[in-house]
Amino acid sequence: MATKVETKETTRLEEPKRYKVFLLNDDYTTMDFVIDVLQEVFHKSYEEAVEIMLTVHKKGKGLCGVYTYEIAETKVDQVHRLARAHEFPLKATMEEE
Ligand code: TYC
Repeated sequence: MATKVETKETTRLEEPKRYKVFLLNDDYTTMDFVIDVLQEVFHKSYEEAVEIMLTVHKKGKGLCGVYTYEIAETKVDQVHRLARAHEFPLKATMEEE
């Protein structure tokens, strides 16, 4: 009878790293535009968007969401494209969690 070899699965897939996306304050971007960006790019409700915008306005930066690398990069890019199209200096950054 053939010997049955049992192998135990020991390798586990690493969880993908996650990245926080922040909006940064500036003196020129309108509050309404930031609220629109938070709703459109980050899928926030109007109330959440107002709260995040006010945090950025008062504290200099505010967390918009946590994503995998490619999604975070895309969100940052979308913010910069929208801002440029409307001639606002609004900036977004990402940081590893
Ligand atoms: N500080 C801006 C103003 O007073 C508003 C603002 C909020 C700008 C958040 C950028 O990420 C930002 N019009």
